[in-house]
Amino acid sequence: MKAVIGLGTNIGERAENLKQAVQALKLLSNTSVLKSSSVYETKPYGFADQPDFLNMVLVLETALSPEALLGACLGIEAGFGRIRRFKNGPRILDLDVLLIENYSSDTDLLRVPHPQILYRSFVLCPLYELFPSGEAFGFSFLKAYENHPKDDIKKL
Ligand code: PH2
Ligand code: MG
Ligand code: MG
Repeated sequence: MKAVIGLGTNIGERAENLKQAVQALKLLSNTSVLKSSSVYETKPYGFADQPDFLNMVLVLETALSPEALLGACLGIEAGFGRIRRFKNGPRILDLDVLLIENYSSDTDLLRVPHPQILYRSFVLCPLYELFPSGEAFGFSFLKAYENHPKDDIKKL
C-alpha cells in the first residue's frame, strides 16, 4: 500500500534528525520511499513558546499493514529518545501517518486521514509539493491549501 508520512522535529540537530528518520523508514521491511518533499522551516503550531520546526512529508510504498506502519513509526520515534511531555510540545521526532491509499480508520489508536491535515500549513505545503493537483489518494486538500496563510512556513 501507499502511505503519506509527515515528519517533524524541533529539538537538536533538526536536519540530521530528518535525514536519519528517512533512513530508518527506508530500512523497514518491504518499504521504499516513492516521493520526498523539500524540508520546510515552520513556526510552532498549537503551543507557541518552543523552537521552530523542520517539517517534510514522504510517500512510502510498504507491505506493512496500517497498524504495523503506525507501530513502526512509534518505534522509530522511541529510538530517537522521544519523550512525550505534553500535547503539541517540543519533540526530537514526530512521525505521523497522514494518509493511506484506499484506507481510512477512526479509532483512538489510528486516525487516517490524519484529522489535522487541513488545518496545518506545515503539512499542506509539502503535501501540495508532492501532489500539485491538490488531491492525494482521493483526499482533496486543494481548498485548504489555497486558503491557508503561508506566512509561518519557509521552504529551505
Ligand atoms: N507538530 C505538532 C504541534 N505543532 N508545529 C509545527 N510547526 N510543526 C509540527 O510538526 C508540529 C507543530 C504536533 O504534532
Ligand atoms: Mg504530529
Ligand atoms: Mg505524532
